Amino acid sequence: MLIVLGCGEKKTSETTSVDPLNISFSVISTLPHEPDAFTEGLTIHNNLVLESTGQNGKSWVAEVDPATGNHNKKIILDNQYFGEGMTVLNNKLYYLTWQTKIGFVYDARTYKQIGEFNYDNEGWGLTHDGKNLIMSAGTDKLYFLDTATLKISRTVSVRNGNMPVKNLNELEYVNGYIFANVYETSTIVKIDPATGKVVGRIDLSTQVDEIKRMFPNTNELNGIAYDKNSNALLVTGKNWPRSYLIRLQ
Ligand SMILES: [Ca+2]
Repeated sequence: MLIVLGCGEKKTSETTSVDPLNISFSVISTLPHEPDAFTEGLTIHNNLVLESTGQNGKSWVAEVDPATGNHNKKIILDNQYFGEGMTVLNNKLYYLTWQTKIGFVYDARTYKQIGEFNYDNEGWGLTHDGKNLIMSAGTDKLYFLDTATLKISRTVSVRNGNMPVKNLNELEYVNGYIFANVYETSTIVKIDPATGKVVGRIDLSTQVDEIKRMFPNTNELNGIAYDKNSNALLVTGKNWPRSYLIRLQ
């Protein structure tokens, strides 16, 4: 009995010690980030880092200078709106709100509002695959929105094996896969958009621990932008004074 138990315990520790889906990475550089930014969206468009933020009265979209962290606010939401994810597709900038369930559409060059749309779920993360907007809602679902109608054309349930991956937050579409922050964790998951299957995981606990130790009043990891030029991901978190440029192995 004891031997059987002992073998079982050993096997468990062996299987949990190595994550077969783990994607290793190297930190290329550490960059400044605006500590006042409650980061909800991060993307790179036309070589500009764009960031969107949340919280009522503190929600904006800005162009960010990655070298200094200084930002130039382009859109400021009314106090009634809690901003969320943001992306740019076909010269339109889309900016979600959380529980008011309204998405705003802006001309990506002038930042003038040109439309709005509604959705039934909460608004969380936003990215695109070049054709459709892809939206998260703090659940295990990813919603694909037709840009002509801004209605849901397809829904995918994200699974790690058979387990739903809930709390999907900020998103970034990179080379045929969707990367997603998982709310209140140090993990970014890599998702196959066709099936919803988690095919990889990036463990940023070293960076999260470092931030929490140095800046105890910060919030969770959130924000992924793909930099084509350096083939790297820019990642940060809510109110983090730093962001990290990382290259996946
Ligand atoms: Ca993003």
